[in-house]
Amino acid sequence: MRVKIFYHDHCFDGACSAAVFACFYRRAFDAQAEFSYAGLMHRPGGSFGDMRFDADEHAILDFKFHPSEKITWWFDHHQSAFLTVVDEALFRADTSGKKFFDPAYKSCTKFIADIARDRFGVELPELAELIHWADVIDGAQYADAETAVNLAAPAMQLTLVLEGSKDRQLRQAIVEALQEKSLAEVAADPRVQSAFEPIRARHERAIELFRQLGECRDGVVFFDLTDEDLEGYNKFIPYWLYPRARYSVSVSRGAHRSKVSVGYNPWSGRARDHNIASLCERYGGGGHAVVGAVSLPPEEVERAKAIAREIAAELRD
Ligand SMILES: [Mn+2]
Repeated sequence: MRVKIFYHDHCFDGACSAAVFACFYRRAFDAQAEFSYAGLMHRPGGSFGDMRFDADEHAILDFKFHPSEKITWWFDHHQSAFLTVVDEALFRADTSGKKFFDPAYKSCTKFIADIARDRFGVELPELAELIHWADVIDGAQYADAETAVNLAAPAMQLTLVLEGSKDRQLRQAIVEALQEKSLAEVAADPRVQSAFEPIRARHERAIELFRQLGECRDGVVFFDLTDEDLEGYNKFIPYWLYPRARYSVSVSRGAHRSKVSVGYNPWSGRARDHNIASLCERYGGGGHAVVGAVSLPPEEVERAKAIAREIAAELRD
């Protein structure tokens, strides 16, 4: 049997979903199955891009429902899994017993493993470590700030390489290796390590900057990053460096916007007394109760700084 797996590309959970599904399929249906892999990315308008159905079975994992009858397997856990009400109706009417959706799952990887065990009687104990880490990382369920920031764990290194590497062959080689090797063995591969090295360097530079620029008092740590060239950094760095800060507020300037970022430190040991989304909405921003942002045009950086200072003052004890 030739099986083609379409999976969420540039995503640790997507790669682990593909690995778990392949092992499950081999065990349950065809030990000699030949697998091919194709990554999917979200595109404007919800297009799936070019999908070639050139195998006997086609699976979509950790990605939106696709109405084609060529798709014989589907697993997803994203809230927004259906592009249209017609797609959702097609899924609800499906009687194949091979299409599964549960937005309560933190990771699609664990969802597939649980279905394999509960519906098909297939246990995959050799993948327990992989399943555990996919659930931690996709659900941002880190035990503490140290775990979220420290890149020593092989799963964290693989996540950053999968998210950041433009080398499609490398990303697919990781999907195959995850089926046979431990996370530590996969991460130690020289190709993975050479892709990881510049990412590690950027991360360490960001930590150093946050250490230099943080102004921490009365339960709030404040960062003015507007003079720094720092696109994309680990959002947990402030909580790791300033564990007693209940909130973090930063202001930054990118090519397309000036931005105020506000977050609650879940490891501060203190209750959250403010709704951050509501606070940001006052300035035209938004978000969730625990994290939010205000975006302004790039030239309004002085106003962004003033807003950030106002928000920080309001959040102080
Ligand atoms: Mn996922």
